[in-house]
Amino acid sequence: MLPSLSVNTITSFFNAVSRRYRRILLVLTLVFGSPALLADWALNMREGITEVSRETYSLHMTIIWICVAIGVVVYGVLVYSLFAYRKSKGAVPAKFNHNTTAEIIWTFIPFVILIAMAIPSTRVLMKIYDTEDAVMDIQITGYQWRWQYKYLSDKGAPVVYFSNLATPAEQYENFAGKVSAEKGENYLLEVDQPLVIPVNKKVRFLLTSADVIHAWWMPDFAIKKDAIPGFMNQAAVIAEKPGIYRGQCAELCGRMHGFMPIVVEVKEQADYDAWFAAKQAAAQAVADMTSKEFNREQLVEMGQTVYTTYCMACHQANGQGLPPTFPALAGSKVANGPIEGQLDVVLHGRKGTAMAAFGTQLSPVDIAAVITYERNSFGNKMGDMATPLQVYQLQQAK
Ligand code: HEC
Ligand SMILES: [Cu+2]
Repeated sequence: MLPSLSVNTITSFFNAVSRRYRRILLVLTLVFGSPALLADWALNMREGITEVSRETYSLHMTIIWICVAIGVVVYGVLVYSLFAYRKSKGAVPAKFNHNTTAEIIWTFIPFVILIAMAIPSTRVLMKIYDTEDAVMDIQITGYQWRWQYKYLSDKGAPVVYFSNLATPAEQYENFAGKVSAEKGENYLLEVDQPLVIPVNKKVRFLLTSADVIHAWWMPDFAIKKDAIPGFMNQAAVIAEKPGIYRGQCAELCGRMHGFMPIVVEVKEQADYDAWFAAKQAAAQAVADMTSKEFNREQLVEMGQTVYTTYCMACHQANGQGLPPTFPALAGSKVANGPIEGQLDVVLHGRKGTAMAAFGTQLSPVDIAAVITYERNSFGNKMGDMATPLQVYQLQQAK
């Protein structure tokens, strides 16, 4: 690490070196560092865990060494000429201004180099773009600021869920003079529900967005693809090693752009099958729950969790919002008015504002719960509740 080299050591070392070479030495140190420094620096790309990612890496290394060789030759000739033909040695410049042979050579050599680079590049690019013959498809939709994963399969209950940032707010909310909690190991790179895929199977991702442009970036798969509203982009992966892999949204997509990490868990086929079956059962349970009866206390309790995950970023934990941009729900006319008005805002959002239409994002139970919570918290005392069935019917009516 950098700080382990104390400034004093460096200064006294430089003072000992004669003035003449000091600058050269400084530049060399900045450019190359010491081996100890380099060992701690991960400047290069990762090799990743797929054939495509390894080939991308080795293509990158091939090209970089070609560039290094060109750099050494060109700057070598330059520096040699500056030195060998300097004025103090009595060098006299040549007077010619055209040389066909030189021009043909310096056009032909770069041409050959470019062709030599294009051949391996095209080979790797074709592999990157090959999304044919996948055994399964997952639709990935970017939202401000979370990812939705939808397993496209026609058997059983649909598996579709959101993957939200799991780092507790205390770790990053340190802007308003609040004391921040210690940052965890996977700070801003952890989610509540990762994307899960089986090992050694070709999985195709279909990428799109529900609001602005996001980008799904998973360095270990060598995938970085834009998720664009109204478009469907494709990428594919054959992950070769079970494990947990972390990435991020790589497009500046708004205020909480740095808060939409990506976590993929690669599982052995049997573990994956068990996970998927459990997910389907849970989806079925949610569907069943819509017709179940809840009392107000149960809804308020469930609603608090939904609120913390989906609403708190703007309306704040205490319901005071951040006026004027994000209105307070405490004492709000909507949360203390007719329940139909609040159902309308939460289901359909408010066009042209940051208030999104949660009707397409949350289950009827979650929406009924969060609305009930808002009407009976932060000092609001409406004493009423929304039912999942009511929400479900409104969602269907749309
Ligand atoms: C990205 C920021 C953001 C998030 C997240 C958010 N809201 Fe809002 N919300 C707003 C904004 C902005 C408005 C005001 C819109 C306007 O100007 O009419 C608003 C308005 C509201 C209102 C109407 C308040 C009033 O008095 O006009 C309700 C109710 C509401 N939101 C509920 C929710 C619920 C429930 C959630 C979570 C499921 C949520 N909001 C998540 C930004 C957000
Ligand atoms: Cu994003």
